[in-house]
Amino acid sequence: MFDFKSFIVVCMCLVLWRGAATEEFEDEYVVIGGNNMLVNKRSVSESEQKEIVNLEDKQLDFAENPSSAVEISSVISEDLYSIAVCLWFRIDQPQFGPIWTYKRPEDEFIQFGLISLTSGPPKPLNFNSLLSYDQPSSMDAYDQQWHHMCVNWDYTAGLLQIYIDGNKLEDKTFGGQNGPISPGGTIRLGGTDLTFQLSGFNIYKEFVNERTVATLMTCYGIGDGDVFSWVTDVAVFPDLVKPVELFLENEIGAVCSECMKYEIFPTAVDYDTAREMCGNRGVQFNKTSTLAVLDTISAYRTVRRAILADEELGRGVKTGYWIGLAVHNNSFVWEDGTLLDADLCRKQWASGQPNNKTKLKNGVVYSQDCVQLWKKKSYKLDDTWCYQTKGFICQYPINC
Ligand SMILES: [Ca+2]
Repeated sequence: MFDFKSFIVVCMCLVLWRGAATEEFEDEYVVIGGNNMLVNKRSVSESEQKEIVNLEDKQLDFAENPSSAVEISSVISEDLYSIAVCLWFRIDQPQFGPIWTYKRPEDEFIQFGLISLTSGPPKPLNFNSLLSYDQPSSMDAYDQQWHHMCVNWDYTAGLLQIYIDGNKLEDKTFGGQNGPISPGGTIRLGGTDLTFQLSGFNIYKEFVNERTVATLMTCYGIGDGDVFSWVTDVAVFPDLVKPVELFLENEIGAVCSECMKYEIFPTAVDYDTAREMCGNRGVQFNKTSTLAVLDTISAYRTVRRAILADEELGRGVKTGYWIGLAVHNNSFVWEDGTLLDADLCRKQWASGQPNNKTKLKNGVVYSQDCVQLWKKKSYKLDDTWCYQTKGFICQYPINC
């Protein structure tokens, strides 16, 4: 963990990455002082901390200023024979160079790190060595999407595991020099003229297992590394970091609340189809999934705010989103079979709703038996005709 000497500085890297993995980075920086400086939260006084925001839900943006860098010193305080690093990254165009590195001043090579390749996902750099990869993976890393990545290194066994978006992409032994990662080095994020964004950078003393990886990436968890924690070890002035939106796919928003994950699909379908699609959705995760049961204020608010906060999700639908609430035997019943709590949901109905307006269509009278989050009324509840096509919100349980 950090000692009192730990510090982080924002700096401008004067030397560009020159396009070859064998090249060194020169340690010349201009420190941007004052309000741009990243600091270790533990090294500043309480009064100073008032001006500081936490890094949780924030990204470092090396897209607008690719020569800026963040240096983190004294993170590693003992020899480490195994280590794991997890992070979120977004790279918008093919480019070659290091995303982050760990290097001691006395060493010729960096000890470990992550490098962006011109195709495929980023690859880890091995201990005191260079790339040991030849075949880029088929995954497209330059799709302007956020991806989650975890890398496990074990220098005793010479093992390397790579997870991207929860899938194990590599699990192999590596050759070359083995040995511990030694203290006294500096982690540098960015600073090599690569344009990318990064969030949730955490370092763990032990391997992260498949289940932990899945939890970190499901719901876009930021994580909390025991060697370096994105959430608790540092604080930052807001100039360099920005709010982050970690979505795996363009067309889906997702948000979590109380051990449930809600996925928001703008694809317009009728209620029964939405119900079926949500049911199928969980199969791939081996979970029971349904249309969203927003039967608590916090679940309702979480989902509604997620839609309101994302312009794409608003633009994506004409009228609203189906949720798992429909009329059975003249009562509103959630997908899980519980009755709608009238008191709980009183304020969540749009003004004048539910009004059960009837409509004559092809000689059939339809009443409003299905419930939507109504776009026109800021996604408050409205009963409407089930045959209409709308976006929909699914839910399935997550580990927490
Ligand atoms: Ca209505």
